[in-house]
Amino acid sequence: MGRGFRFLTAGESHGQALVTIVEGMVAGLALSEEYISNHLARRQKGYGRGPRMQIEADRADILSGVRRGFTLGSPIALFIRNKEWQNLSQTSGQPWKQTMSVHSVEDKVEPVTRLRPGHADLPGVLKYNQRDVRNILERASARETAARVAAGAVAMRFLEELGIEIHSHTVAIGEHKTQYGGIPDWGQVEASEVRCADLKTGKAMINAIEQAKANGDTLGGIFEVIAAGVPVGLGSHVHWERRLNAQIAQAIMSIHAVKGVEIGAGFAGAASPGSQFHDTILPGSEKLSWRRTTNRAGGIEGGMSNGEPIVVRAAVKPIATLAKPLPSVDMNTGKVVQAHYERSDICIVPAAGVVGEAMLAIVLTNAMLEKFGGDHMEETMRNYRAYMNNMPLKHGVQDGG
Ligand code: EPS
Repeated sequence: MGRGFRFLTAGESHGQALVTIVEGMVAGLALSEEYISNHLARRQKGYGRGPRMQIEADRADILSGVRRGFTLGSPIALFIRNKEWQNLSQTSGQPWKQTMSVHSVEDKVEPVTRLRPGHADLPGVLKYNQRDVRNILERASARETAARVAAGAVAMRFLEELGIEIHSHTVAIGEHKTQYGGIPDWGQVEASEVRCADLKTGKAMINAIEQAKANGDTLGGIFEVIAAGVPVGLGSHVHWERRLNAQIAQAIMSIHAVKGVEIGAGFAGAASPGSQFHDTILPGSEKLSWRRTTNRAGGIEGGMSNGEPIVVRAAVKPIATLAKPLPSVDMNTGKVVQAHYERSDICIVPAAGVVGEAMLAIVLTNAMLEKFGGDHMEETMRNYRAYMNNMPLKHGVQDGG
């Protein structure tokens, strides 16, 4: 089996904690709990989150794989406590510790039986033969994305050393869409409550979220993730599963509530004739043998990175838990009921963008380690520089790191 950079998560939304094991990182990478926790805090922000985010203050404890500020090359175990576990459920009034107890307890726990359309509830209870939807919804919850962001932060730290930067922003919430204009001002994005650099549209997005809340409704939207400084030649054209765009699409599509993924001009590009779609290759300067003035390919051609920024967009469906629930069926009685309502978010598009950064960072780290290998950061950097310096057509990012 190949080495690969990979991660596993464990944890239920109202259980004791989330756990992540990150495997395959090289030794010698500077990594701190603060760095990971900063990314976790970014995921918790965003206008439209529910009351749960006021309760949690996500922090990752590093349990292994790091010593005196540097990775060891051994598995990195991360531990994020669910503060909510100590509390009483706002719906049932019972302590979560009891509802989620791993022991066989005597006290009766009221099962969830009113299936929520759009959630994992219906296929989950049938597939896993469950009488209580909670046995499905706890793990299906997007709380799990905190564990992904922790793993993604390890990847992001590695990529930074190699001159790769990843950012995300909100392109649309509901019907309010920014005019696509290349790379936004990331400072403005981070300052915006909806992670939108365009102030006017950002305000309209906030109003739309307020309106949805007043109506007992929810809103989806579109986020975009951009990776700059990616060297030419990650991924490959030779096999389907080695194509970088395919790996990215799987990673982004795996994020809760994502229903569509596009790279570069994506779906809109399908309407253009080829002559207006493809990014012309123009003669470059002494340092660069070529240049591109457009990036409709979104940084990937033939399943390989082409040196331009990688641009990925995702369509996020509106949250399925509605304060004004849709009609549904009680799985015990078969009777028509209102779907179960449990405290939830109104809009998670800004947070989903931060999760998108993490997933893209994980895919790119795996691709970088596949290409450049190494067991220590210095070895990886040496291999990376040798590749960039010996490329027949030189590109401007070879000094990265
Ligand atoms: C979620 C429901 C809400 C969200 C949760 C995802 O949790 P609760 O049921 O505790 O109010 O806050 O997201 C998080 C906890 C998180 O960290 O993102 C759901 O049903 O998916």
